[in-house]
Amino acid sequence: MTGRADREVAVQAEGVKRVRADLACFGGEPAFADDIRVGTPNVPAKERYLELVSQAIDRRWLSNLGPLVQEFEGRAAERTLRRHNTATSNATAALQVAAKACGLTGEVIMPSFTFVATAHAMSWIGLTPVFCDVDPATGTLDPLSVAKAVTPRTGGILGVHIWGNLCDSAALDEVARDAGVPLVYDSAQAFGCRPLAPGPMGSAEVFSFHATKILNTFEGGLVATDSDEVHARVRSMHNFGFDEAMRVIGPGTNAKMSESSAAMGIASIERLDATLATYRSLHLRYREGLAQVPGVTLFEAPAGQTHNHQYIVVRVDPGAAGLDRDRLFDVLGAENIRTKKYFAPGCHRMPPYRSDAVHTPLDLPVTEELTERVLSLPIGLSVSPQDVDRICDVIAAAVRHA
Ligand code: T4K
Repeated sequence: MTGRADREVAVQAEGVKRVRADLACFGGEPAFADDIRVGTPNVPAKERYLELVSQAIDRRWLSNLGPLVQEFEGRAAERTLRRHNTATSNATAALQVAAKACGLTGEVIMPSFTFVATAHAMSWIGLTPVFCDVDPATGTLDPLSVAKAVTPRTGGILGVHIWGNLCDSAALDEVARDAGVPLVYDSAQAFGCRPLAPGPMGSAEVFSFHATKILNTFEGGLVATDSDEVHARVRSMHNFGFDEAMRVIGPGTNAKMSESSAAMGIASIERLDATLATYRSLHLRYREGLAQVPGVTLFEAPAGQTHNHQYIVVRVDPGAAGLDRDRLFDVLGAENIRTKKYFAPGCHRMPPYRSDAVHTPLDLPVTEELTERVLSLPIGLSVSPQDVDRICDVIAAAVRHA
């Protein structure tokens, strides 16, 4: 180990000791001997994945829209409920392809309260993010805030189904129609989340199958749309601009999913119903475990949709809890519970956006509040109900002794 790494480990250990000593409620060993983390990947039965990869190796067809990718797209379609589904290398590339295929131009209105990939994906292809505020209960784009931000320069709206909470699609659809611009959804966190009643869902939406997602393909994504025209453009653009006859018909990039990723996707999607049931029951367990903890409130799934419960998000109100989100983050870290501040800071406070003239002055009070208060707790197939109980006990003790 280098001297610098040694020093970092020593500083971290000292910090942990201090947090535990300050709180004076945790004796002995940390609550978890090994880290329990947000984002630990769900993995399918290894044999099934290896069987599928082995088929790809035997047939010497590893990429370029092979049979496994086609099969995965068919299985994914059963979940997105969209007519056309194109698997991609990741959601960031998929967002760029979708933006181009749907004709987003100029300034694109989106939430600041999202993972930075939403903004970066647009800015990387020359579009300008314009940040709006979100609804305090769901964290999703506030249609009123969007309507106020529309100008003649607006060339698209990008809603984000944050934490799997679906945006108010009917209201956003109306704003987009009034403005005469396309509406696209970043559904990176929303695989398995569908409205119970049919309604407008934008020109296209993009899912992520990153390792940390409820369903993963190591890295991966998907563009889903009901439009034949958008679909034709997505198919071509994600494959160097080729059409089905392998003629280049326009601009394109390489955003194709590989066969090995599709193998992971197929093996995982075969168990998706069981996975969703596990997440649902862990969410309920958190709800029970935190019900009596003052100032720590679990975000609930909005009504009117199915939910994947992929993120367990609490809001920490320092007045009632006696400690703030950052302190709780430290306390949990000292117990080897690795949480994430999803999502802080808001994109408008990150470079390059914070210095961009278009974003100043920005008044995003709900975003400012949420980014200071929310914390994501561990969930996944490697998290047991007893783990959830212990995490809730640590949170309750932290609040009791704060
Ligand atoms: N739009 C939205 C709204 C998104 O949330 C995302 C991605 C995107 C677009 C872009 O999708 P992709 O292009 O990635 O398909 C993670 C993920 O990397 C990112 O995909 C995800 N959102 C975001 C919410 O979470 P970080 O920066 O938090 O990653 P990191 O390295 O801190 O890992 C998160 C946790 O997972 C840690 O506790 C470590 C753990 N982990 C991670 C990996 C990769 C593991 O235990 N094993 C692993 O293999 O972004």
